[in-house]
Amino acid sequence: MPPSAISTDTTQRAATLDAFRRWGYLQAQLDPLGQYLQPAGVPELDLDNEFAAEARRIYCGTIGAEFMHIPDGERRAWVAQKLEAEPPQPNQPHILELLARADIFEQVIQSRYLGTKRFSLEGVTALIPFLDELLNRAAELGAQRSIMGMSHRGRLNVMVNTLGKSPIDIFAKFEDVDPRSILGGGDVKYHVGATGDFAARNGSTVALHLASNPSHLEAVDPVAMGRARAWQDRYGADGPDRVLPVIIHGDAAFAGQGIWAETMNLAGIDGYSVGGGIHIVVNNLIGFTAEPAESNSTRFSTDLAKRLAVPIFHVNAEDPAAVVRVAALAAEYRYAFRSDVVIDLIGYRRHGHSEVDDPTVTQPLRYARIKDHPPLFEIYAKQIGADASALSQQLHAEFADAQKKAASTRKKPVLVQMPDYWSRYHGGAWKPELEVDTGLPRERVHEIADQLASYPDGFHIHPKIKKLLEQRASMGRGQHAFDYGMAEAVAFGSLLLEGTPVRLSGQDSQRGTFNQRHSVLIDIENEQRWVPLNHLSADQAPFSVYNSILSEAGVLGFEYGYSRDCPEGLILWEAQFGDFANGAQIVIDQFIAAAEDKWGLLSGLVLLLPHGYEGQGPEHSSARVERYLQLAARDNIQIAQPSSAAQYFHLLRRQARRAWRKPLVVFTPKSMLRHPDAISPIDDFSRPRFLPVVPETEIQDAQRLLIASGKIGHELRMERAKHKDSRTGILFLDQFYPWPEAELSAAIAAHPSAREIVWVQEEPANMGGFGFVMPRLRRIAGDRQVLSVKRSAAASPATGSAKAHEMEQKTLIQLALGD
Ligand SMILES: Cc1ncc(C[n+]2csc(CCOP(=O)(O)OP(=O)(O)O)c2C)c(N)n1
Repeated sequence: MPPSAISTDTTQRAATLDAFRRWGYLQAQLDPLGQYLQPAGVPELDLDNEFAAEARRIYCGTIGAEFMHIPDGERRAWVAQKLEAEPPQPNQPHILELLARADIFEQVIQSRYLGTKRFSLEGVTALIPFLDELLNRAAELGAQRSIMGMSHRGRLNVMVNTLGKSPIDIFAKFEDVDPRSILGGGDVKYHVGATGDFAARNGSTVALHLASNPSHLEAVDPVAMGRARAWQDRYGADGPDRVLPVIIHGDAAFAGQGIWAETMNLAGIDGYSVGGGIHIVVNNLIGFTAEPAESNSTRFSTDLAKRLAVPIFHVNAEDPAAVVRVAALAAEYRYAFRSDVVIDLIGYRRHGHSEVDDPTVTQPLRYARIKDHPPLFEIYAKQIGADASALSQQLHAEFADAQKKAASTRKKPVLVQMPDYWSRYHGGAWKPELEVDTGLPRERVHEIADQLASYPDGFHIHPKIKKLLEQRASMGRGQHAFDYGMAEAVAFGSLLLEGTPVRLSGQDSQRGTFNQRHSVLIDIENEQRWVPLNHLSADQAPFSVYNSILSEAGVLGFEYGYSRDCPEGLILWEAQFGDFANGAQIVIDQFIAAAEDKWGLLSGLVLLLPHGYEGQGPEHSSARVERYLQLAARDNIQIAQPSSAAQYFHLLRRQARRAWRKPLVVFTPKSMLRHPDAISPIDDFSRPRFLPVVPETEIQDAQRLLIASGKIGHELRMERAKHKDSRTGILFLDQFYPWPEAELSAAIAAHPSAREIVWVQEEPANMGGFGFVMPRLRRIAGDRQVLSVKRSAAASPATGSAKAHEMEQKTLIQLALGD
């Protein structure tokens, strides 16, 4: 062949392959039932040359790969080379057995527990061989552990056929053997978590953790990622190799919910990366009763993931060899590039949404077809020319036997083995014996403060920060009272020196929204960074502070997850303003408040929520104290508003030093950060403990007692001083929950002449502590009168006018002080 013909051929081949690499997925055969995803018209693929057939076979078969949007040419070439290579020989008998196990497990439940919800995997049972190959390949590449998140669909199947849980334990859940032990708590069987061991073909074991999951679809995504990151940090530098995060999504949920997108945007960010996660969409082309066109605006439920530089592999779930090939490829890509990978595993749903629903009402034609469609293991057996009848009989007998055993057992199934590092911690009810001292000797405070104020020679410090550090050093010498910023830094520093890792993340948290933290110093000539809290001592624990992406749900979920696997650390999430936390309400309701009750799972996560009425309008005033108080029951969370810098210091140290692990919600100050009435003398850091109630000590035997929490209490004290009022006592309620009944009773009893107790709050009557505090105050007030001062009930938390705010605030204070 003359050289010019070769080069023409080469060019034509390259152009053909390029077109199919780009657009081939639009003509791939992806829907096993052939109803959806018909080949799209793509003029670029209307090629009639000798290379097109080969390119079509590769790119328009049962795998549709989207990867040409990835800017990095090396990655694109990697995927192309893998797909264009000869496919590996699959282990057919192994795949057949896995498929049969997956299908027959569901069939046995269907026959024994007819009418019970289980969210069958049938129609996408290829997930089981997919996970098997993924974990096997990952094990060969270094995985020792996998943190998995998934919702209802196929969860029980994954527990048995991937995590290796005994089917007896799963069937026992259907038998509901021990209802009394979980009255008022617990969760349904398709939400609970499980741990297990995966025996990989290379002889190693991969420990599996299937995270407990609420009904709220996709909410578990960041939690699983945070857990994976905590494990990776525990392992050190090779953590990302050793821990593989895997998240299994539903197609309608993936198209509709935003939290996975927040989570995937964390993937490449320093404080949150996990070396790549595997995202599998178990795509049955239906969401409850909604068809694809009702769930996503575009062709694929995965289309929104394409904004990221990650490959997306669509694969027809009825070609198990292709499914297993994609699984290996996904693991390899993740390990080669430390990148997320999305797999869209496309099948169908054999039954209704749950087995209680009749899908023939909403999708009669589709379900008429499904009725006659054989299970995948039978299709595969035919494909490979095997006879599966003996295997089928054996598995039916095996599962039926397990079901019989479950029906006769009274033993409560235990699905989770907690990691050893939880053995030192516990949850349950609060008791006074749980408390530990948190004070530090004056010299220790002094030492830490000095270190916090220092930076290397030659570091070009910003003049404002230089001044701040000088002020902090003088606070440490006891020459000035401590503000909150300094109190927090000393609390962190002391914990780090005691061996407690500290991790703080939130929007602009390194500097602090209110210019209060400055935990990272920045050289003004070269922008190099210096973190004083990481230079306290050679054997201190690590301090990590991250400016998070502008997300609440994703980031709070991540930090919650992190706290689940780092009980020894102080893990904090900070909202920019407290009310923004409502963007993460699902994480708060479903994990933070309820996880112990539902799943017996603990967390010591701290939420820092700036709160206070300062005339900045409806949106920046309230952290919605009332919402957390409504969630409080059975000692599930702690809710506090420290009234001084020292109280904040003791509260943070208490959270880390006790063995009691409970989420802590802290309403933090804004204008009060440096307020003269809220700063603390150095001696307050040496007193033993946090005070849930700060008693009135300046005034003896007051005639009236005001009880307040946070900023308004200081304003009342300032105004009282102006009036030289010596009749009115002011108590601070620094801890709302657990309700400090004994401390509050004692603080009130110290003023026997006070006939009137007045709860004062800035918030409107339908918000703040009012609804929670008043009945409890009445319970302990005896024959004293209990009154309240607050803004009138309102639909919006605060006025938009700074002047109106001032007028309201003045009236509130006058009313409270009885002027
Ligand atoms: C946030 C949220 N909204 C609504 C629901 C109710 N719901 C449960 S499953 C489901 C359909 C899910 O469809 P898909 O994601 O495709 O998963 P599939 O059940 O088909 O596997 C809906 C709407 C829910 N659990 N969570």
